[in-house]
Amino acid sequence: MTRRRENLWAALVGLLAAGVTLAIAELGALLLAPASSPLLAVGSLVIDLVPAWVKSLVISLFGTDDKAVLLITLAVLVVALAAGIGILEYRRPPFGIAGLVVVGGIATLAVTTRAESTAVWAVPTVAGMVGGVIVLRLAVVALHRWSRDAASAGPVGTGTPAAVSRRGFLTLLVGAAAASAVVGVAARTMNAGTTAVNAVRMALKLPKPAVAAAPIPAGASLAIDGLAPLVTPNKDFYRIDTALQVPVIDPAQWRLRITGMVENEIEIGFDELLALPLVETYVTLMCVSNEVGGSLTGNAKWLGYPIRDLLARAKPAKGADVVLSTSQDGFTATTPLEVLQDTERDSLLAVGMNGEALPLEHGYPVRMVVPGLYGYVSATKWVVELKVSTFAKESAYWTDRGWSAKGPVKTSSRIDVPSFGVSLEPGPVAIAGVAWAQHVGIERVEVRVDNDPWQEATLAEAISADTWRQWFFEWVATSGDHTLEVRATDVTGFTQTEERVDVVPNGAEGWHTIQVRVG
Ligand SMILES: Nc1nc2c(c(=O)[nH]1)N[C@H]1C(S)=C(S)[C@@H](COP(=O)(O)O)O[C@H]1N2
Ligand SMILES: [Mo]
Repeated sequence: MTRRRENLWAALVGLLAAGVTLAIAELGALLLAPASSPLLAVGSLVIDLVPAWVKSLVISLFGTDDKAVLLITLAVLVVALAAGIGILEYRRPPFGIAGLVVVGGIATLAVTTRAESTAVWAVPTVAGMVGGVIVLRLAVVALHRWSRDAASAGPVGTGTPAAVSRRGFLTLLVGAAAASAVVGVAARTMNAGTTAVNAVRMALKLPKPAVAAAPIPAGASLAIDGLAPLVTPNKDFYRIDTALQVPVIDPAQWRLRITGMVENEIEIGFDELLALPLVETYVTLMCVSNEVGGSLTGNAKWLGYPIRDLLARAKPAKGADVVLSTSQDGFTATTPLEVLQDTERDSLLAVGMNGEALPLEHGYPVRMVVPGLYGYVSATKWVVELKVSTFAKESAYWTDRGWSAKGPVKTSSRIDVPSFGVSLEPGPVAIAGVAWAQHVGIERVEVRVDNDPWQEATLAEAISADTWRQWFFEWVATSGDHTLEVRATDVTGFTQTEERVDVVPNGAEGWHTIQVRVG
């Protein structure tokens, strides 16, 4: 093989390594965070770094094609770099690998210095780089073998060492190229969709509510370290769903249909929904899979349109007793019709969460929120259809899998402080947590230390019966090991019982109990 032919193949190997790097990175970005794509980040970094005069020159020369020019320039640069890296690794190992690591390192920096980025955003680029280095090394070794076998004199034919090693090299090259092209293009396309919808979401201005939530009472939030904040920030809000890939819905395309046993079938778009008088309310959402002491719950301020008002327009027929809601990705839930029609309960088609549009993973653009019911029978995210029907006829995603058809939230309580593993000193110690009985209201919380009598905790003010309530108890701790327990009583007079009940089929029961060591 001539030196030029070898260089050409080595350059191709470099391109392949770059392709593999980008494909893995795009796939990682798709799974972790779309904006962590190195292509996107490096492109944006270049736009930020290019001096203003170059920018205006490019714009005056190419007009609105300026982005295309940037992308083509970047592509040419990447191809040249990649080819160089391939040849370097072939001629002067390990300088090719070093080159790839330097370029990957710069891309990682570009990704992690983007606004909003977190440390995990580095993962797709670094994983891509590792994949690229492996393929680069393997392919260079295969190319050397082919070149060596071709040089050693011998018979010509299909079974010769030269032919075998040539086939090995080409198989590796073509196989890896095809795989990374398929994975890379698919992942990039899906990422681009998410990025576009994210941009629409960021630009969305939610309307002011017709009925605003009352201000949170001053005494509702206890300033105790380690206690769950009264309102859960969106980024910390628990997420439970069956979606491997978060559905990405362009609100301009979103429609909600109300169908089934109704006099008038209704269809409504996102802008129409936003134009209706919206209600704002605090509701604590709860997952039925939350274990005693668990964290699958969160409290947020929701903005949305009362579902009962839409149902009133559709006019459900006599005999109907359920609403089967369906999400864009096929999840379903059955909610009692009377709960959704209850004029005393703010069941919402929510568009806002804590003052911003719903995050994509919490149901953007529209989800249901129903105070007092577990999420699996009420809180359908990415909702697209409400079918009025009967419990006799319909079943839903989780009810098909052994969970109860009805899922009212069970009165319960949790100890947040002292948190697990914290060392305590003898003397006054705050025991604190949250208690909830959504749509019913908490009446009393009691704490028990070891097997002493139950003692009443101090309740913080309530936002409303639809939200959890913070509580605390000042305990004078003595040296040694202790057991702390909590139980809540709701407004109906019901007190939590001790016996542990599993989450299946309709929610956990039992007192949250923790062990602490003092001194
Ligand atoms: N489309 C869809 N909506 C869904 C689910 C789902 O799997 N798919 N899970 C439900 C369950 S079980 C719960 S507890 C809540 C959780 O809502 P969150 O992820 O916003 O906290 O969403 C509900 N809505
Ligand atoms: Mo859930």
